[in-house]
Amino acid sequence: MRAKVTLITGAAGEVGQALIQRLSTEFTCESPGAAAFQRQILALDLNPLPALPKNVHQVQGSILDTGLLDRLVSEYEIEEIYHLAALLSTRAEFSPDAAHKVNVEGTLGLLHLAAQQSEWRGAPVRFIFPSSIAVFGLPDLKTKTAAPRVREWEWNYPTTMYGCNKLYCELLGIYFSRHYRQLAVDRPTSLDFRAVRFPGLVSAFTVPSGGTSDYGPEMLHAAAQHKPYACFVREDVRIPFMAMPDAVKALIDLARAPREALSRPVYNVTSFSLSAGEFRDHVLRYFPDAQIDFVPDLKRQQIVDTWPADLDDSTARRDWGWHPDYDVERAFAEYLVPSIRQRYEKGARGPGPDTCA
Ligand code: AKB
Repeated sequence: MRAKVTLITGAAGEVGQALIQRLSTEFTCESPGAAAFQRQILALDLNPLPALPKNVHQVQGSILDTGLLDRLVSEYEIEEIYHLAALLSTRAEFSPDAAHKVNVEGTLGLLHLAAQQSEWRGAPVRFIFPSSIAVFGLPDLKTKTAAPRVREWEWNYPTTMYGCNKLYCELLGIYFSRHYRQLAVDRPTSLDFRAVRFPGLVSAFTVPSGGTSDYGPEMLHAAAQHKPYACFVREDVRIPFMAMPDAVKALIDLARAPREALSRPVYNVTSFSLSAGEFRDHVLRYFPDAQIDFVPDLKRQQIVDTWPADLDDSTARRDWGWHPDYDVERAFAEYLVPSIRQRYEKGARGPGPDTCA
């Protein structure tokens, strides 16, 4: 008998670590509601996880390694996939071919795997995909200002390799769940694809790498370590952000929403929108000695200039009850600042409880 598992790719990344922490806490908790969702976690990443909870089985390797994926399918019954592995937007601009390989070919391989598993089980595998504000592309600042809260179907004209990859993979996920092999075989559903488009994420326990929204978390983590920080975008640039516990909550809540409640496969989710200058002001309230300058990098600036200032997430709110637990005040006062202070005072490096609400 193969063990039933939830597969998490990119498990050692920022979102992966936080998600694993939350799911493994549920695994050991007694709450009756959680029991229905408890299963072993198969954590796949090129890098080792900094901490390994007891219901997590770690596999070090690449999502592009088809031999490895075949082996996993022969050993485990994969019921659910959180496919988090990706090269983020700035890194993808430096290595577009590598980004396409990981972000698109990697996703395609996992969609095939999920479709096969669904067929074998006779029930759709849930495929949860974190997409991004990078799928949007506003042509200029005037348009960005005139379109303050962008809806899912608006401005889907990404300007980065990462944004193109995410948008195309959303479409591939929809294709696999609605149309895959429909011409050949009369089969209603192959897999159950669900995606959220995240804004910039901010964790108290990990620092992102390779993203273009990274200036927010970098500013805060630098201030907590008494290091000067040169912000790589202009002070006036505005994008939406979200605290990491809310990102994890969005993934899990979407995964657990009843199928019939979902009116779309891809949802915007957001929490608060800040200009880089306002982000700096929040940091200064808690770290008044922080040295934060603005030294824009033209390429990275151009990327955030095309991203929306805010997202309209009313459909997620209506369909599956989405709401962030952390607005900007609560995010800084109750999650980011206390946890970051504790982290650097203790000199800790591993992830902490990124699951508190
Ligand atoms: C990035 O900056 O690339 C990511 C994202 C907004 O998806 N954080």
